[in-house]
Amino acid sequence: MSQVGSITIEPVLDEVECIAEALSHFTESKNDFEGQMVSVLMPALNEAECISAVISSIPIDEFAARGFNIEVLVVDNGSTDGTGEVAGNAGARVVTEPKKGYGNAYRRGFAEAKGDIICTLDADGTYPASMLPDIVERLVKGDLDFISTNRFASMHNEAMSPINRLGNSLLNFISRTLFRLPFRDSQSGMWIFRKDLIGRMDLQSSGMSLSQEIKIEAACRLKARCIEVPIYYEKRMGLPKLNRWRDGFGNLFHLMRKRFTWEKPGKSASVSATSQGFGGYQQFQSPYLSYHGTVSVPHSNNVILSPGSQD
Ligand SMILES: Nc1nc2c(ncn2[C@@H]2O[C@H](COP(=O)(O)OP(=O)(O)OP(=O)(O)O)[C@@H](O)[C@H]2O)c(=O)[nH]1
Ligand SMILES: [Mg+2]
Repeated sequence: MSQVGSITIEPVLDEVECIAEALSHFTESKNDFEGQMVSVLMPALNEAECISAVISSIPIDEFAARGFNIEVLVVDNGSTDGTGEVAGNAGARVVTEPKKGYGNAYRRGFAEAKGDIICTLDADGTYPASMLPDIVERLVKGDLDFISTNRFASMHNEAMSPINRLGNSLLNFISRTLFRLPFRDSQSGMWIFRKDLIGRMDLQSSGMSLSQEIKIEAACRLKARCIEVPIYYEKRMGLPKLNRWRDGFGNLFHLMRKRFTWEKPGKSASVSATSQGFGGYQQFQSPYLSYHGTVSVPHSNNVILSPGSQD
């Protein structure tokens, strides 16, 4: 062991080596994602009050540090309160979709998004934008196609009224029964997926039912490789746009209509080399949540899908 005066230098050299190794890992992981484009897409209807804060909460620097190119895309759905202007001033690219409806806004956004990977959020501060870089990395490294999120893992106690919780449980049960949808939360609006899925999906919904439809298309019809990850669901900023009864029953009828006109899976092309049907679903313990110190989530299982085939 070398000594300079009374100082032992070998441990110092070890430390330097460790730092160099850590830096080389950083460069490697950055190169893994270099050139990949991520679009963070939000539909917005009269969200001027909160959209600037939501855009600021998107960790753009963190994405860039990992080598991703990023765009923030807001679909202004005929707002009358200056939402589009506020979003533009906050750094987003804004497109206007005059046809009202959550589904219409998203379908326009999917067509406009430049990213290889699309991440969706509401424009109301309910979804944890800070988790996006880790989830995107998980999609890429895990060779996954579609990641959905589970709001019921953990939520602010004023984030959802008891009636809406009941409605969500009913829709979860029905989508599981009719389609064997493997997700615990059929209505979550935060998805992270490869854009090339969109061209293979049959998305018809103009309204809120797009949220369940995109999951059914990805997991059940296309049999894309999907997982669901737990998130913390925050209380909304600004006024709700959801109409509890209209949208609740609308989603229920949509599930029935879609099941009635269901194209047998298996007749559809599979999504990618990673697509699999396992016949049942598996769960696995993931270290994923340990990346997020601030989010305390009681259920740490991710669900990896495998829709059974439907008749
Ligand atoms: N409901 C609704 N939302 C729209 C529409 N166009 C855009 N949006 C946006 O879609 C997102 C979802 O609407 P929310 O009102 O947040 O519905 P929700 O998330 O089911 O309900 P909350 O839990 O109260 O937030 C928000 O960012 C809206 O601004 C529309 O025509 N109807
Ligand atoms: Mg919302």
